[in-house]
Amino acid sequence: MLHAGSRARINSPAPSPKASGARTTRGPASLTVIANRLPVHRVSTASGHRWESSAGGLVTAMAPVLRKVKGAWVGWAGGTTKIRPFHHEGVSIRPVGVNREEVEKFYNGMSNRTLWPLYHDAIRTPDFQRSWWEKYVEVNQRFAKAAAKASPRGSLAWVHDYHLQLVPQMLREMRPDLRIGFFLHIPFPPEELFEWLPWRSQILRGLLGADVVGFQTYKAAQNFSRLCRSLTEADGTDTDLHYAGRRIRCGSFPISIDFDWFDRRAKHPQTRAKALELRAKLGARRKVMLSVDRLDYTKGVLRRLQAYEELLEQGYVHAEDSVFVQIATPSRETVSDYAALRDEVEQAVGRINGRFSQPGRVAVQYFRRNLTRDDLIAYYVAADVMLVTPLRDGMNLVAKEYIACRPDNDGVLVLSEFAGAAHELTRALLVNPRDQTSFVETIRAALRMPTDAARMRMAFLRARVKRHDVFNWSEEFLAALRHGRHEPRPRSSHAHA
Ligand code: GDG
Repeated sequence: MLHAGSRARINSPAPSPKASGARTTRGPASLTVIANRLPVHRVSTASGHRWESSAGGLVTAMAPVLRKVKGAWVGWAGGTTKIRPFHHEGVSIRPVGVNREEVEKFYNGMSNRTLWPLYHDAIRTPDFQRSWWEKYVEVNQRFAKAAAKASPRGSLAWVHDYHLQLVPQMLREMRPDLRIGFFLHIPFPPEELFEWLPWRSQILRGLLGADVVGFQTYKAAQNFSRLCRSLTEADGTDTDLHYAGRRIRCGSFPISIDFDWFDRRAKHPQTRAKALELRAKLGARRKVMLSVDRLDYTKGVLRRLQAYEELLEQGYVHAEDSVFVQIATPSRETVSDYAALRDEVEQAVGRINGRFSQPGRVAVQYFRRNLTRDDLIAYYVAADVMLVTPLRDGMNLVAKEYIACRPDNDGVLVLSEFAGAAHELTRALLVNPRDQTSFVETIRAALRMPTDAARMRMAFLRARVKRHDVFNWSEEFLAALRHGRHEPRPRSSHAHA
């Protein structure tokens, strides 16, 4: 969720009433968030520039807590110019400088060409380069120093994501008085893959510097604990490790969204009007299928297009009566795997449209751009079927956003088994996106699902996401960090919707 470029232009949603209340603000300790990106981005104006809040679950969840405790956010502003600390909407912003060579080696290299593919089932072959690792260590050290400087005595520090896995240990060495948490937004791989990493024990020791290490799924937490027990001196259980005389809690803390905010936006008359207008343009009587992804090879865009092509080939759908809308947000375009993926996707869209479109009726509507948040919500409201079919995904917030945007309990979600969200959203139509036969069948089933059955499923899904929203997520993590306790959620206990 902290990737450059994916949501940079979006204005932050106004938090729902829950966000400003007591739900997230128990306890006296101040908090420092340490994440690759800052929660703000620079916008040019006639007289220079101003800072605006960035959108995204993490910012929405953390901003009210940070304002209340007068906390700080340590992160990178995205460019290579030096920026001095400043305050934004009650939060102390502590920019960390990253130079051009570090962007290349720490960010594009080690983070996005080694760790990202390795942690996503090695869908693309990870590249291991010593010079990238060296910069990763240096930049992590800089983040740790900035966090040490920003954190009051005895306060909480919450480190986020795969870019900063060494920070917990580095920060502990500088500031043993802090309680340190770490949350990984992406999957944590099984032993067979993690062991490829030349710096595997350094990464594990880095994470073991935290008091609480949180993951999206119980399986990821288990992978981590088992690896710690086999590759470091840590011992203990899947949820409770002992290392260097300390106790470390591991567990699953599935991230979520501000459900009430999406629900309200989806019901708003302006959104309804916009969605109707979209439906009229797409063809009022056509079935609308929708996907929304960063253009990333983990998201399974090509497999999905192939499944749709087969539906058209078999005559199960026709361009006259249905349309597939693929919104693909540009992402990491300077990394070659991403440029290659874009070419492949665009060729596939061209091929399918060449074969199956009809005059005035395009089979696949493809948008490679960032939509405004309001436009995105109008698409969620307009879509009869949502296809969220990554090959591997930490959680996938798009699936939860679609659910929150269906206040009438209509609409069908087709969801990959390999998204973290599948552990919670078991009333979606779950699919293995590599099994094309069942993929095609599942889309057909979604298109033909009787209204009552669809409503029943959607009501369950909505109840689940409403109950476990993003405020609930941050509250649970911070409670575990403050009090050193976390009731682990085994798969079965959070599998019911
Ligand atoms: C990582 C993990 C985990 C997308 N296109 C537009 C747009 N978006 C917004 C969506 C959603 C977000 O971007 C994408 O979040 P995801 O969770 O689906 O995926 P990643 O970016 O890969 O996030 C993932 C997440 O971190 C959180 O922990 O769930 O597994 O990979 O919020 O709405 N927003 C706008 N225009 C677009 O065109 N406005």
